[in-house]
Amino acid sequence: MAAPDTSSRASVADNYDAVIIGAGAGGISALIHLRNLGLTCRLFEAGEGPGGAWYWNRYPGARFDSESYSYGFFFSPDLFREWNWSEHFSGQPETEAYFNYVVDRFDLRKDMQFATRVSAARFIEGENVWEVALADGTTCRARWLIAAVGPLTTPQLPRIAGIESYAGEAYHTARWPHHPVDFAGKRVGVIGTGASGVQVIQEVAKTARHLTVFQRTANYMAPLKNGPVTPEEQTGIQSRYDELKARVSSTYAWFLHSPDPRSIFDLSDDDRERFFEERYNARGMAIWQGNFRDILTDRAANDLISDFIRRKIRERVKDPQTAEKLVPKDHGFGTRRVPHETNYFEVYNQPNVTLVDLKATPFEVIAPDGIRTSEGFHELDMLIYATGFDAVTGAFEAIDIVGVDGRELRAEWRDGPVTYLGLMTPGFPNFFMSAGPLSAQGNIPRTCEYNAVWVAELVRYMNENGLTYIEPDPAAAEQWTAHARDVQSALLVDEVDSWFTGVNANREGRLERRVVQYRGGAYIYRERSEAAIANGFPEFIKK
Ligand code: NA7
Repeated sequence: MAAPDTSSRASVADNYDAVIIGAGAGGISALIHLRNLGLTCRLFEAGEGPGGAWYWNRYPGARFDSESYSYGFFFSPDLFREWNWSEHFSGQPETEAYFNYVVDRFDLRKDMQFATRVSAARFIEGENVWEVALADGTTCRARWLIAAVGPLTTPQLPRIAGIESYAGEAYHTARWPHHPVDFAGKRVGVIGTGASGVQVIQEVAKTARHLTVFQRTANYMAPLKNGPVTPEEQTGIQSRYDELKARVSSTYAWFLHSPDPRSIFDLSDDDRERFFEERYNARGMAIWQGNFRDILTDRAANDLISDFIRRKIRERVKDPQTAEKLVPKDHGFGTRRVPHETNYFEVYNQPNVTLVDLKATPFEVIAPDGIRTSEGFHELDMLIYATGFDAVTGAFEAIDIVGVDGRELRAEWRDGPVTYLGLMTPGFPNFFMSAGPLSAQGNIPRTCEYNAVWVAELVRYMNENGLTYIEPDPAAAEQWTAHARDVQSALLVDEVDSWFTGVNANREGRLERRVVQYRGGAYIYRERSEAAIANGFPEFIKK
């Protein structure tokens, strides 16, 4: 038997200018921009290939709900013009292929090490470097550490008694196996009706003998309106690189859609209804991100759109009792993530599908052959957990990150993250986050790409000035965090439990709402980020 190839493994002697954690959109962006500066980089990725979320979330039905050409990279006009997205909202296999294409196209693989989990990182004071420990026991060192670990990457299982006793097939949507999973002839249970649950439910319902959906919170949803990109559309999209780049760089949340500047009350009832109808039937997030600006701040405005969506659900679901379970009543439209669907509500008109309302009949126990709720026992051959993530902070906190004076990141963020633009946090010099807590929310790869440029500019500044240590001034980080808090407190989202507000009932100590994302608009975020670059990073401690 040949000896295992360990040539690409890091050893204790390895030193790099930069270590990057994660091969999703953030890690790839960071690697490209830092390599362009001439830095030696090493990227570690736990998965066996690139793609991040699009490597792990390979469940049937997984696809974008932001337009494919607004999600892919913008750093290279050539790349933008040569890649043909086959659908307006690409499915996971094509997206994973795209990430592999990008990695090969820019010869990134030689600096990437897959199947390698980073377990810890410690800042060595005096030397101003990070020592990075891998799960296989080896370590390496780098001046700069970039955690591009993703805001939605640490899967969460529900805390239900007996969960470990389940003996049937069981999968989490974010840890879906590489082998085909067959639902035909099986009694399948799906827990969770967020963006992932909705997509997998639509697929399972097609072939399962019986599908039981366990829903805790009813969500507002809107049709995705996916379709193939025609050759004419393809040419049009690829020729509009500059325009599309400018557009995603100017909207509130980096999407192609942006709010209508009018108030919802400027329109007559009939005109408003027509507007809603048009947006409901438009592609992607039009009705959410492209609605009136006041639906997210004004309860009366929000009631109007919430009622519209509720009517749609009641129209589409035949059984009135099932429809009532699917109609959200405890929050307003757009205050939680709006899943985008394709015939999702019609699934509940099928005879092979049952909806369990967990608010009325909660889980009692999971047994080897199914689940007991307070209303009875559901026998299941397969259980799918679409129960989401330890969102936004979870993947950062999963690594033992220790900064100056032995400060632990996890402990520092116990009462909520404190960051400077989601990019850096006090006490952790030379440590950067991609799409970190309190960065501008929205179309995640846009934040990632933008963050990578910022980090590269900072590193360039440090090198040009012969500096080796930088961390944000605690007052500046506190100011940004307070600003993010102020912005959120003016939004209806602040009154609602979800991962948007950092609530995670599956993790101890995460029942209180907190501020984990910046909701003041990507344009303000960009202004602040660019001012830091232009002014020579004044709000930082530098040595
Ligand atoms: P989400 O949006 O966090 O959805 C998770 C779903 O799982 C949601 O319906 C939860 O209900 C449900 N859930 C979680 N824990 C439980 C327990 N213990 N019991 C019952 N139901 C539970 O995750 P997704 O993966 O769908 O999407 C995350 C993001 O990734 C998405 O926004 C995309 O941008 C990509 P709840 O609503 O908490 O009552």
